[in-house]
Amino acid sequence: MKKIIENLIHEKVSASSEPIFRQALTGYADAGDPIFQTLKSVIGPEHLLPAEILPGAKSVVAFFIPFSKEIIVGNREGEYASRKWAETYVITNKLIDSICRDLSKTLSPLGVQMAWLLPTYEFDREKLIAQWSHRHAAYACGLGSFGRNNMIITKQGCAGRFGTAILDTYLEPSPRPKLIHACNRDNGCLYCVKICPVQALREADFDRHKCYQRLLENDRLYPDLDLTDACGKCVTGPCAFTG
Ligand code: B12
Ligand code: SF4
Ligand code: SF4
Repeated sequence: MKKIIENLIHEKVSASSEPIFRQALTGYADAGDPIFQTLKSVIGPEHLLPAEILPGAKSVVAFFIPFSKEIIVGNREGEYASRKWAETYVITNKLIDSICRDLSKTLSPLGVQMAWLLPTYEFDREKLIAQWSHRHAAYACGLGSFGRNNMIITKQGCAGRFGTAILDTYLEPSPRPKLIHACNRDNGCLYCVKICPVQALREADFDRHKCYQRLLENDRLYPDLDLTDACGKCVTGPCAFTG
């Protein structure tokens, strides 16, 4: 079953018309793992348990689609998101949704039910918090640990996007590493803090509303593209990609 899932993700990511991605990562968690209950107290009581999304949930699958080095390096310069970053943001959101649809279609004839949430947009516009956090699910699935830039830093770095799916079949959980990159909320090189063009990401805290205002400004720069509420300067540092 894991092979079917991983092959499908790999094929869909490599089929992308331009080489804008690196190799995807996949991780698994037991849907009954107490960490999901813990997230209700860390994020808020409205954060859903896997079984509240799919009754009978047994596993959570998280996958990470890392951006190419060219896309990352090209977004370092300037105050605003590069056009390539904005385009890749739109393409990746569509790709994640398409992967989930195809996975569901592939698993259904095998008797496996699957539910998923969109990679973004399903969040409260006042609080800027979602009912299902892909980052936290990715952490639970062993894909990485939180960096100072708030992102999950994986073996492939942190510049990329996550998708998650919930299945009603049991899959062996992945081990959960403590720290993948030598950075956590209390240390690190501070590149991400220094590069933030609006000081939303600071040493001591993060102003999510200030960040969102900048993302919306970037959207206005590219009116010919779908919604590009993106920026990502803080995910272009030494933890952006590995190798
Ligand atoms: C709302 C939202 C935003 C908001 C708020 C951002 C935020 N930090 O939460 C805004 C619009 C500002 C935003 C901005 C960005 N976003 Co955004 N966003 C989301 C969304 C829709 C929900 C996030 C959410 O609800 N978070 C919940 C809150 C409560 O998280 P938090 O407070 O930051 O979490 C902290 C605590 O939980 C803490 N913690 C404390 N105790 C404990 C204990 C345990 C056990 C754990 C696990 C954690 C923990 O650690 C966390 C990190 O500091 C997700 C998609 C999704 N549905 O998941 C994407 C998502 C988080 N965004 C993403 C990205 C890439 C961005 C941007 C770079 C924009 C861009 N694409 O160019 C910026 C980065 C800003 C930043 N440095 O944080 C990616 C992250 C990828 C990654 N590598 O981790 C996501 C996952 C989208 C995706 N599908 O990949 N985003
Ligand atoms: S840029 Fe530096 S401080 Fe910021 S998350 Fe990456 S390694 Fe950590
Ligand atoms: S995405 Fe937000 S936190 Fe990161 S650099 Fe841009 S404005 Fe700052």
